[in-house]
Amino acid sequence: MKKINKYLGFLTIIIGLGLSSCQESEAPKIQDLPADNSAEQSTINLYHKLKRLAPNYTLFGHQDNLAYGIGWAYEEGKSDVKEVVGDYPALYGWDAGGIGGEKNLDGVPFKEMQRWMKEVHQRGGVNTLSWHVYSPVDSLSSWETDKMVVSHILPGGKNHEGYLTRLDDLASFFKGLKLENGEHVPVIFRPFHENNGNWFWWGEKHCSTEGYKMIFRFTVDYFRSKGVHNLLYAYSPDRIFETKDKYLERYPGDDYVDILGLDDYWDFKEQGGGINEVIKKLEIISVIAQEKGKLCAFTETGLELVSDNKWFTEKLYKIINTNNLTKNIAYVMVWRNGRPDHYYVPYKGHEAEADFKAFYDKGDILFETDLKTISENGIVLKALQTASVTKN
Ligand code: BMA
Repeated sequence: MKKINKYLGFLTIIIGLGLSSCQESEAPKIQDLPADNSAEQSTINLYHKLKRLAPNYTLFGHQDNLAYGIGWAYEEGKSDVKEVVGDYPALYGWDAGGIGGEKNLDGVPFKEMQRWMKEVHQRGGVNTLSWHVYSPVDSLSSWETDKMVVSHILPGGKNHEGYLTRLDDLASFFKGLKLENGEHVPVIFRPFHENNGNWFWWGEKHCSTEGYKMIFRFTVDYFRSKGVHNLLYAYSPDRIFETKDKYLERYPGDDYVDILGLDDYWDFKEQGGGINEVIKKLEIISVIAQEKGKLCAFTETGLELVSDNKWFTEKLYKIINTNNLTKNIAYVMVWRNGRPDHYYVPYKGHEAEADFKAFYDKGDILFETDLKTISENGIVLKALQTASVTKN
């Protein structure tokens, strides 16, 4: 019975997508354009692609996937995800912490990062960049929380110039993502994340609500003034909110954000709230995204060491598939496979390997190859195959 329902579900999706694709051939509505009204076409295309896929599919992403994994580093083409499922993720996370230097905070050379980002884009994948900004007050790290950094780097502050240098470095990085047609690789840029925690210098206790909004807006406006128009912007508080209003307390505004995000590791821990809390938070961001005509995403999550062998199918997949609100998330990204005591994707030989493969096989979870099989009316081949397999 369940199987038939699933098949009928897919048919409904197919018919639904068929209809909506007719509507999509009309001129896009205002809210179907990115917040940057000078966004390059490549960026508009990415936005439209995600909008079209989001109601029925979820892209799977992994931080630093091409750079290193468990037991290896900087081996061209290698990926822990690919080793296990035979395919790359659909979305790749990177981090700009340390920009201005040669390597980022986790040792990834910025030149290589740019090259990978171009390759990913050319293969049909999606790139997102977070920014563990080193404090411009002392150049130490993002975790310097004792100096009220934000007030010092806003215009008029004693470290403003230092912040501008960082922004100029990052602007050149974005401009360096130039494609042969003169456009740039579109990037989902996710600055000042987890703003409601207190572990980063832009966290709730370390700057005022207004200060946070000002630095976010200043950053976006600065890039725009420098001609950087290949960015979609994500706002991604941590799970510490219970209501829409609390989530939006530090929201910089619709002109500055394209994607409403959620970072949540905590609720998967023993001390955490469990999957119902994750579902609740995703529902909140999904409602806001719908009201604002924007995207929503599970911007960072994971279970360290993948210590539950069924986490991908029994927790993550179930959460995403709870209802139409949770299904609406455009992508989910798990964190990096950094060290043997710090990783979020099972590697070859790991006990959760089979479960991750089962997650990969889900018709509505997209990996890189799936992005090449989107039909005219927005259906991904794997979904059709899964539907017919299920039917038999
Ligand atoms: C944290 C950890 C750190 C890393 C930082 C930035 O979650 O993975 O080891 O330096 O993210 O990527």
